[in-house]
Amino acid sequence: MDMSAAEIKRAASAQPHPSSPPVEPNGSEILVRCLQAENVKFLWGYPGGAVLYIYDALYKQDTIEHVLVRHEQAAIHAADGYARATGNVGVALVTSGPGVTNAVTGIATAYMDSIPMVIITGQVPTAAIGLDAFQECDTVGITRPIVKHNFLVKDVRDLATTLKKAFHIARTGRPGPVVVDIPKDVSQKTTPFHYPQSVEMRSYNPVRKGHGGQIRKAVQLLLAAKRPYIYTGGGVVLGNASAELRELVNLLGYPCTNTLMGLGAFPASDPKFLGMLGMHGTYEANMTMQNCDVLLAVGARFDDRVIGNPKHFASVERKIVHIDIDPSSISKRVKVDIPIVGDVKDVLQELIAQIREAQARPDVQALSAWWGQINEWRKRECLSYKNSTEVIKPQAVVEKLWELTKDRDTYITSDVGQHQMWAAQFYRFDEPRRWINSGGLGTMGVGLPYAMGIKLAKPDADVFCITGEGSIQMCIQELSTCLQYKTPVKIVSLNNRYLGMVRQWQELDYGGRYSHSYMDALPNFVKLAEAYGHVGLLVEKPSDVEPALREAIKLKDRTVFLDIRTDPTENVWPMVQAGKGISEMRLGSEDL
Ligand SMILES: Cc1cc2nc3c(=O)[nH]c(=O)nc-3n(C[C@H](O)[C@H](O)[C@H](O)COP(=O)(O)OP(=O)(O)OC[C@H]3O[C@@H](n4cnc5c(N)ncnc54)[C@H](O)[C@@H]3O)c2cc1C
Ligand SMILES: Cc1ncc(C[n+]2csc(CCOP(=O)(O)OP(=O)(O)O)c2C)c(N)n1
Ligand SMILES: [Mg+2]
Repeated sequence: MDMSAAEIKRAASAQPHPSSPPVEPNGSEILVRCLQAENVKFLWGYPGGAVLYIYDALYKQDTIEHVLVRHEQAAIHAADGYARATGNVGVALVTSGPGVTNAVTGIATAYMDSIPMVIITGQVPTAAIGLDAFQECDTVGITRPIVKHNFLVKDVRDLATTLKKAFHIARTGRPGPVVVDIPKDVSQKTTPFHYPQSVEMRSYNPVRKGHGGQIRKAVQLLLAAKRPYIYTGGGVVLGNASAELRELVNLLGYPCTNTLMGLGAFPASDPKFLGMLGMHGTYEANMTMQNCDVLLAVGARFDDRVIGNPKHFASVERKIVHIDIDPSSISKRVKVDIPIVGDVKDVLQELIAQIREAQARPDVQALSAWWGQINEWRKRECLSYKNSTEVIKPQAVVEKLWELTKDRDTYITSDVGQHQMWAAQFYRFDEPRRWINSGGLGTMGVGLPYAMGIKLAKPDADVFCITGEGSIQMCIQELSTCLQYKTPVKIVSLNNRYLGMVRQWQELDYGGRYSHSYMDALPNFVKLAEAYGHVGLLVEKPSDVEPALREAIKLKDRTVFLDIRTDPTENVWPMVQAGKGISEMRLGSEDL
């Protein structure tokens, strides 16, 4: 009689007879036990020769759900998306050689945005390393510049401690991806299992508490400010300090902005929020940045997309306080006056306590004049756009999506391009970890795997991927994974038939020479979605946008691909062009 897959699995995992001598686990079983000890529930991966013992060990357990992706890049992105949405360490598994090289883009993406991950890579047997063995590559060498740390485990007796270290490094301090490279013989050899409770690393001791004296100086400066500004970034999300940030801003009544990576850490619906700042930030957010006299930077790294031309930024006198857990982020691009190295949650708590105890209070008159100026800047209504009944405006799609989903349990992922900026500008995030995108590396292709990773962990939530017809094709094969693992996501493709962000730069900076930015011969996305077993909907008229979005939401258990034909000529405004200062914005094509 044929056995079912479940029966085979049960037989394979059957415990040895109680009287038989205890069997030492092999490296692969040790890996699984370590992942279990770390409470890992999901693992995204792709098998191959070097990891077959590991896959065998996965077969014999049932606490970790492994998701077989269709390309290793997507395994890393899915685990990364899961980590961004949950705050847990994301875990992925790939084989040696091409498995690793396919994973590189995903690892670099997580590294640039400081995402906690552990990536297990298979390696050729230790004796074959360096001999140009089949599917060998120097994983530690290739990934060194794009990981927080990496390890090559040469002895199975070191495996458990190495994994403990990997998880510890990934999630503490400034988070980041850690690669653990496991040669095939190490995954096969046996040794007694012991998972350490804690690990000590002499050279790795991230600081959590900020320096009390520095915090005191910061409090004095903040309370004496006439034109204060609170500039916050991804560090607030990563450090789970959104509640503390809200408390601080409410206590002081100062204006607040978020970077692209910090959206949701402070509620977009709060009147003290000036919108995102930077290259595609609001007029008021950027003007406030340029004209403030005291700037409190919290978990933000003065990225070039935020400060624009550094010379222009430095041309204005302002005092800067910078809270960051990574000392190397401080005074890296902009010289700061009061550095505070520490965890944003701890430091903000201390800062709030000291402000409450201080005698001084914010200068009410100065603050009211400052808000008066900010409200003048606001009157420019820099995000307004001309809606149309003829052609679908991408901004209107995002606004409608926000209206329909704002009171639901919703996650929004995006890819990279114009659609990403419209999503950031027009979807108003009130909570952290709801906006999931690639900021630092700007990786096209992340949107669908991010959505798929999140949906697995948050099965009751609606997960939307706002994408473009260019980006979605970079990991479109994952539609197949969505079907197999029942992770129904909603793809909102703003299809402008252009690599729109490239086209926009070519229009503005390259004399309208649209060199290879037009996408011809696009697939029929509706049929493509159907071929993968999903629902596809073509949306060509503005009046069809809302019904299509409603239909997608209604089809709770289906992956729905909305191919929305948007205005191909639309640009993202405001824009700080390359080389310009952040207050030298173009607000629209009439500024040309
Ligand atoms: C097409 C495109 C356009 C873009 N346009 C814009 C734009 O207009 N505006 C914009 O803002 N960005 C934009 N970006 C994103 C930009 O490239 C950067 O990714 C982003 O600005 C960096 O955000 P951040 O400063 O918050 O840093 P993050 O990369 O989020 O870094 C977080 C910082 O916080 C620190 N940190 C981490 N954890 C903690 C903790 N627990 N405690 C204290 N500190 C901590 C880290 O050390 C780091 O310095 C764009 C990206 C793309 C792809
Ligand atoms: C992997 C990768 N390759 C190239 C780029 C450069 N790039 C940034 S945006 C963009 C166009 C994106 O086109 P699409 O997905 O259609 O989005 P749109 O800008 O049209 O909304 C390109 C090519 C990138 N960010 N990532
Ligand atoms: Mg496009």
